[in-house]
Amino acid sequence: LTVTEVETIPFAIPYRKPLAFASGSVSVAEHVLVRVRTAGGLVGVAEAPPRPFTYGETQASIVAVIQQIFAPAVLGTDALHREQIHARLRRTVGNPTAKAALDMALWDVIGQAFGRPVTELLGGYSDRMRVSHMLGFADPAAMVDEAERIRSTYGITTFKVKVGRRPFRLDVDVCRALREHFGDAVELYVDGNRGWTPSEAARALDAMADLDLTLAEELCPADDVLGRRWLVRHTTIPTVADESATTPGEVTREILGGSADAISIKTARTGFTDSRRILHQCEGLGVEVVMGNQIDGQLGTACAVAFGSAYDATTRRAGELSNFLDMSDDLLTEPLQIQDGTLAVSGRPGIGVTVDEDKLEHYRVDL
Ligand code: MUC
Ligand code: MG
Repeated sequence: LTVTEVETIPFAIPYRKPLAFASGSVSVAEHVLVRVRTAGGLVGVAEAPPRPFTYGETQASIVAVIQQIFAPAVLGTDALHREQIHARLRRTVGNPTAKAALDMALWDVIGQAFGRPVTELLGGYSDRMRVSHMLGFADPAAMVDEAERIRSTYGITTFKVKVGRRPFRLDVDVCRALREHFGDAVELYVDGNRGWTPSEAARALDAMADLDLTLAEELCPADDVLGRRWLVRHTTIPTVADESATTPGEVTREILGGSADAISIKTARTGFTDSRRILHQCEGLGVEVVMGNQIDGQLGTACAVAFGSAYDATTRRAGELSNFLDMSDDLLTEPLQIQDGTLAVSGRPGIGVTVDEDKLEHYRVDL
C-alpha cells in the first residue's frame, strides 16, 4: 500500500440555501478533494472543508500545506503505517481539515485493500445512524417551515438550532416557535458558535428552561475561561465542546476544567484516526459524544456516517449528517439518501463512494 501520489483538487459548489450561524456563514462549498494513489493502483478520496472562522484554514492553505509539507511526508510510506504517518503530520501544528482528509483518504485505500468497508474496520457496530438537521439563522416562521419540510421529506425529528445572535431573544423566540409547532415530536438542541457572553448564555438558557433542550453547544468562547465554567455549573443541560475541543489535549482541558461535559466529534477535523482517539478518551472519561458536521458535502458526510455508525457511543444520539441537503449539487456518482430520518453507510469497500469525474471537472477551480 505504498503511497505514490497525493492530489489536491479545489472545487466550488454553490449552496441552494446558505447556512448562517454566529461565527460565520457558508454559501459556496469551497472544499478540497484529496486523492491518494498507491503503487498497487488503489485510489482513496476524502474532502477538506476550509472553515477560516473556526480553524484559520482556507482552500489555498489546504492545498499548499498538503502539497508542500504533508505529501512529501507520506509519499513512499505504507498507508497501513498510520502511526508513522501521524507522527510526521503532527510535526506541523494546526491545519486540522487538511490532515483529516489525508487520513481518511488513506483509510479509504486500506478498506479497499482489505475488501471491507472502513466502518467495519473501525468498529462495525451499526449500518446506519439517525440524522440530526442543523437550522441556520432566519426568523421563527422560516425556521419552523424549514424544519417541517425536512421532517416531512426526510423523516428527521432531531434539530440543532443555531443560536448566539443579539439580542438573545431572537433565538429564544425561534426555539419557542419550534417547540410550540412540533410539541414533543422533535428533539431540539442549540449551538451558539461562541456568539454570547457567559451571562447572555445563562439568561438565554433560563428563558428556554421549559423547552426541553437536550444539548447546549459552544454558547460562549472557551477563552472566557472562568465565565464558561460558571455557565456549565449554572445549567443542567449538557454543554457540548465543539470548536474548543478539536484535539485530545483540548478535550482533556475542556472536560477536566469543567468548561464542557460532552464532546462533538467531527471526522472533517480529526479524520478516522484521531476521532477514534477522542471517542475512546470520552468513553474512558464517561463523557457523552455527538457526531458533528463541518458543513460537509456528501463525501465528508459519508466519512462521518462511516465513523459514527462504527461505535455504540456515537450511535446513541442522532448524528449531524444532513448539511449537504442544502447544496445545489455534489460530487458523488450515487447521491446519499436520507430515509426515515436515517442515513445508511455504504456497504462497499473503503469509504464506499465514487467521485463523478464529469462533476469534478465541472466544479473544480484554479486557485
Ligand atoms: C457547528 O456545529 O458549529 C459551523 C461552524 C463550525 O465550525 O461548524 C459548523 C457547525
Ligand atoms: Mg458547533
